[in-house]
Amino acid sequence: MKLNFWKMHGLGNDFVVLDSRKSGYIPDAATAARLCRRRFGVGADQVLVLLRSRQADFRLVILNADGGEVEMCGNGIRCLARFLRLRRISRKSRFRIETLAGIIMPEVKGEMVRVDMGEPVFDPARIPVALPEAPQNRLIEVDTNRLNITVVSMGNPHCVIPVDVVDGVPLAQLGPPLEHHPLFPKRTNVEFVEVQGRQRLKVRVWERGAGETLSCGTGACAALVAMVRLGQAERKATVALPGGELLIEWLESNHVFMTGPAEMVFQGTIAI
Ligand code: ZDP
Repeated sequence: MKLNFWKMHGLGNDFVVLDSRKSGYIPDAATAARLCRRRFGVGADQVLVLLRSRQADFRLVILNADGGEVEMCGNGIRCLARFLRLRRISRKSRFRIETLAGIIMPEVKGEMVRVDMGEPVFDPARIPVALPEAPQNRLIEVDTNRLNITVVSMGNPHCVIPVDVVDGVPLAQLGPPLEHHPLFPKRTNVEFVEVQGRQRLKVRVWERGAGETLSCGTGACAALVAMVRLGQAERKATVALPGGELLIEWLESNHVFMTGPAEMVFQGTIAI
């Protein structure tokens, strides 16, 4: 079968986008992993599948580079919103997108997209984290390293770890044991955070099912929320990731808003 795809990215977090509104086609895990594979496939961190929705304007299915389906994807939802405009699929600029994390609302503003990411989740059963309460400022030991963790869900699970300097963190070494730590029944994404000011966080991300990525939208939101809870950041701050900067705002309404770019890279066809 020949498959049309679009390659997009949000701050270097890259995606293979499939328009399956007509066909309903969702790649199986092996096919998604093959599409994402660097050098051997198109290459991406996630596959985004656009589908029709009964409850919202559209439905988005998100598959990690390992093929597993995930609840939410911040950079991906920005790319999807721009995709809808660039492909002239919709004339709207605000969309309601059905995801496994609920209905998420992106708004396209030129090359930028502002997204209502909904409310952060601290209920341990919903994150999920295998403790009676979501850990906040709690020490755990991983590979003889003592790490201070704060856990929150932005639709998907995140484990946030403040550090003095983020550049030297051995992410490839610490990421896997944290991702698979028994505290996290559905595994977790991991963010190391350097507080550069109360309105500026520098973050590196180890993504569940994708490894180190240049940027993670839900991870940037989780980092801001965790640092506010720890008393180290304002509710509105810039999050600097290796791929660029996102503006994150945790409003009094308890909704987290994320603003950042989303770009089309190219269109292609692949035999699968
Ligand atoms: O939760 C997960 O398993 C993530 N790897 C999903 C993707 C998150 C993403 N990087 C984002 O921007 O939120 C796309």
